[in-house]
Amino acid sequence: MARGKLILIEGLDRTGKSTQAAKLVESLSNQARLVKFPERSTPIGKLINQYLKESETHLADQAIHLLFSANRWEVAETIKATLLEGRDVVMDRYVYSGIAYSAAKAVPGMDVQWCAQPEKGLLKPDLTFFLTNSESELRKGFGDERYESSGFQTKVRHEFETIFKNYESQDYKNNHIVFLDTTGKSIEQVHTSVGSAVEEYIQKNSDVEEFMYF
Ligand code: Z5A
Ligand code: MG
Repeated sequence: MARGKLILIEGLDRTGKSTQAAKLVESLSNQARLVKFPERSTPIGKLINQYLKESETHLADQAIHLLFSANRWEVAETIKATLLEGRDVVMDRYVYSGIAYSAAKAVPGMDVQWCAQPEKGLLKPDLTFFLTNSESELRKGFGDERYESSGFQTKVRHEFETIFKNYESQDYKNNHIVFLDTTGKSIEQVHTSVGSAVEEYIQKNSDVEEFMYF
């Protein structure tokens, strides 16, 4: 049986990642599984949730970075097991968010290479979408959690683009990283774009069996 595909929906805040990830899972036929990061229900996820929601919770920038990464390692084995069962896995944020948000803080020593180190060995997505939307800050909920300010989002966007275009340039050129500007597009229109890119990817790469790793 062919392994499932690992599909990632990444992007800036409030750009519709969770909405699109949920719709994509529903539309896939092989009992696809949705995995959201941070996975807030695990012991490490609970700490992360507290850090994001309560501005008085202090953690060193290095410590929270490593917790976000550890949160991915907590579920890494189950993701691989699901793929080996022939089921697709759709992720809502992953390693790229981990690197981009931490690198955007510009803490001495915490450059992209430092941030990427604890992610080494995690499964690499087969296909990644990067959602942007110039009106997303007007959407419900923006500003409720740490990191949700316009100035910081501009820095995060720059880090994402640097990662995709410099460090992952091969995947970017091969269309395995798809930039999607959703400004002015309805949920259904974005879903159609995501769905057709996934279909095309699966058709062209149905025989790819080996896993890729960060
Ligand atoms: N973070 C990190 O630092 N390091 C890491 O390793 C990871 C994450 C994994 C929480 O993430 C924070 O953690 C985040 C990054 C950091 N920091 N910030 N800020 P999160 O993923 O849990 O955040 P969230 O609370 O889910 O927000 P979000 O992901 O930014 O939102 P979204 O998923 O992109 O959007 P949505 O919930 O699907 O949609 C937002 C609203 O817009 C909602 O009312 C929708 O109905 C509406 N919507 C969606 N699409 C459309 C369209 N097309 N038209 C109109 N309205 C729409
Ligand atoms: Mg979300």
